[in-house]
Amino acid sequence: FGNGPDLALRENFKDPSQSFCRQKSYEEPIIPGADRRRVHFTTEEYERYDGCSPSFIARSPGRVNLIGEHIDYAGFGVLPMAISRDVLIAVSYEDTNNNNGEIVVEISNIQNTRYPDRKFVYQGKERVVDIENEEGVVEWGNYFKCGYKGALQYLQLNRPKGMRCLIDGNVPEGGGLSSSAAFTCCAVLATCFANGAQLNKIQLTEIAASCERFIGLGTGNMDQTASICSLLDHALYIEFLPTLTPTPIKLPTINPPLAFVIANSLTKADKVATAPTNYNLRVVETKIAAYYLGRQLFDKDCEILRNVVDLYDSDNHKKGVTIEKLNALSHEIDRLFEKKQEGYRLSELSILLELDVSEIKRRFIGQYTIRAETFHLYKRAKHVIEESLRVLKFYEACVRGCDADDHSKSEELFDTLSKLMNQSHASCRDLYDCSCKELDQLVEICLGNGAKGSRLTGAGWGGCTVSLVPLNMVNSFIHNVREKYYRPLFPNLSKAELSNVIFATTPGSGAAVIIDL
Ligand code: NG1
Ligand code: MG
Repeated sequence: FGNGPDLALRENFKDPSQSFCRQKSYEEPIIPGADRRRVHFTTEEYERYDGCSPSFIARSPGRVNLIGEHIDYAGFGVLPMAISRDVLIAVSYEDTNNNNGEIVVEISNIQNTRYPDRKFVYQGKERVVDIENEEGVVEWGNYFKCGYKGALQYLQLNRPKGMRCLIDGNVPEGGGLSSSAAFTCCAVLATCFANGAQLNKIQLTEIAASCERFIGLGTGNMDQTASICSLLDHALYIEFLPTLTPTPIKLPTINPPLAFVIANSLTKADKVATAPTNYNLRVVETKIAAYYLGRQLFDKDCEILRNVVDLYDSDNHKKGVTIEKLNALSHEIDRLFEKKQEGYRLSELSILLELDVSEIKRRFIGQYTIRAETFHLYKRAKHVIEESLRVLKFYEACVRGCDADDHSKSEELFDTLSKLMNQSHASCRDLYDCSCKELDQLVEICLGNGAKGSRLTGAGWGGCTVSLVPLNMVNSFIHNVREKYYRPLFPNLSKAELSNVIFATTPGSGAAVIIDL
């Protein structure tokens, strides 16, 4: 499982721990990056829950995005890494599990007071299971159902297994660390494995990437790719087009070594509930901008901004996304939108695009619920293109930094990476309007207390920041941020909670199945 012939990450699977793991003892870490005490605890809890041992545990981690925010759904490369926090699903499976011969799935959560037990019946190859989304309500079971449905629609089995699952997750919810993708990816993996499917990591990612749309988000595929394909001790540079290509990259070893510290603003970003004014609206705005730019510059229809960049290919340019093309497009964006900050009303859009309002709705909004007075084409497109530039520069700096054999350039490299992260935050705040006052304040505090670079990570509107801090300053950094952000704003946090809201992290490994429990 995980070593299919066309495995795109083939080279990286020389390390056997990267194929879904089989390891016998608790003396060794079960999977590099997995917390074996939690694996052990979840196994014991499962025994209490079901009276027998689980057949296996599926694991999929959260991620932190180092740079490249809100550009995955526009088709541009991003640079996240998996973190050690994850979702574990302990599973046992059988042919049927009730007397009527129905195929039943039962899911229970270790935190079952917050997430009550759910049970559902398999509804056949096409429907699999119905998922009801009530606007503004987040139903935890739906994340599992998404993964389950995506996996079974892909596998098209005549008779899938019934499953009993116990779930334990420790990725902060709504924190921009992709708790939702960790959960759906883990559900895909658990369902595929229980049903004996032989898939590689790219296939699993493709299934998982198609899943969150069942809960009504127009999401990109960064999180699922990071959660499934990450490699221990590496960040992951992910390109989505022309095909999904995750490339593990070493972070440069410099002196003093660099560390990434995650700090939760403790403002929760409820992406599903706020999608009509936030996430999905941004997806729509970038699509409208792509359409307009494609028509103006090349007289062609473009769906996403990446399509516009690809049209430069016929123009004597090198293939793919290059710094040169992004710079050129960035200038065109200034020119064509006249740096218009205030956005366009639907009636203005209709004139600009030469399309009826009904056609605009049909083409760009489609199935999404959107609530907006104005559509900000200039700001959103400008952010996407400039952020994509920053990803390329960050990636190149890391590669250069790993190649360099003297450390004399360390400081310069640290500065380059930090500056790109700081610019990314400013752009999220000012152009993409996806920050919030707590995140801005936290970033300020981080920068004032030892971080060289700091930015929101994930969708934004709340959730976490990620800061680049010299390793020898991590302890004092964490101490100071506790004193200046958490203590005054959240005086009631317990000691345990305080250690949970801010922590240093290193690149963890991607999804795996643990079978020898
Ligand atoms: P979060 O909300 O942090 O999980 C979301 C999207 C990503 C990406 C980022 C913004 C999902 C599962 N993930 O991440 O694809 O668009 O926002 O860069 O919706
Ligand atoms: Mg999410």
